[in-house]
Amino acid sequence: MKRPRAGERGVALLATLLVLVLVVALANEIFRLGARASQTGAYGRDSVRAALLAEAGTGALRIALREDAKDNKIDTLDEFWSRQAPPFDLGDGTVTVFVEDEERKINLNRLVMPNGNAPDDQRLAVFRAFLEQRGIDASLADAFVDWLDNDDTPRVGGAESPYYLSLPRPYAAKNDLFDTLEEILLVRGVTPEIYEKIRPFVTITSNGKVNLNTAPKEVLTALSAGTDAAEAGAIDNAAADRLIRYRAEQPFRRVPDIGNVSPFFRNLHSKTLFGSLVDVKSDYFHVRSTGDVGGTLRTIDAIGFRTGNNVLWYFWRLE
Ligand SMILES: [Ca+2]
Ligand SMILES: [Ca+2]
Repeated sequence: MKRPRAGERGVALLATLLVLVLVVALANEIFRLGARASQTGAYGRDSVRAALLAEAGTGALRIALREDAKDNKIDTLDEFWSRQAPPFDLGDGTVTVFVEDEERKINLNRLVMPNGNAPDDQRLAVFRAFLEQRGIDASLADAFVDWLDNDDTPRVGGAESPYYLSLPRPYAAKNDLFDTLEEILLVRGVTPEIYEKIRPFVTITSNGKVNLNTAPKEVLTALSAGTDAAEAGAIDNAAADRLIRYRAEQPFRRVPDIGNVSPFFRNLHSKTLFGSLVDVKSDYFHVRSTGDVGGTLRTIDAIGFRTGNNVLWYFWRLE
């Protein structure tokens, strides 16, 4: 008998959860929305229903993440929360849920130390390496640090308020953390083209440690920078591919497990500061849940913060 893969079990479980959550959501909302929906036209009704479906999707994901936390302490691409599920038919419409952990990405808010006084040199080196590998001038990283750090002294290659105040539509350097990812477009040198290029690989909301079980190759190959890589060498494409093949068979349960991939990774972990940049689990999860009723679409864009077995909505927007 073939044992179903975790992903297949997950899809079935997610479908069940969605129905359960939808029933609860409907029961809670029916009185509040009923009167309003009856007074609006068909578009209004469909829009309300689509928003409810989207909310059911986020509710189902929240339950899935809580169940996952009870089941295990690591997060991988082969768990039911992380599998891209097909759209589910529910009642008069469908709901499509997209989710990814934010710890697979480089956290731009961690380019400075928590007090904002100085750069985090190790993470800065990782971001520089990432930019170079994407064909972007690495000095852009200095403009990010100046935007974030609380002084007004420009770094070499950076920019502070005097530069931004000289623009046709002037504004001051923030000297504080990013509140939205779009905000990085305000940083000197970040063109819309560069924004699109780096957007899939960077975040402003994560625990700051990259999850070795979920990070894409583009992030993995930047990670050996800033760890005194001379002791071990850099994670090149071949090494990253090897790590990705290994984790597909055997997810990392602890960071030192990376030493089992190859002698190179054993050296990297034992002789450098690599271990302080990475982890095997995730805390922040970005979800986009779209309800579709007769072509009327509503999407909830949200970030869930999982703490213990609970998931709190850290960010929530109905589009
Ligand atoms: Ca997990
Ligand atoms: Ca500054």
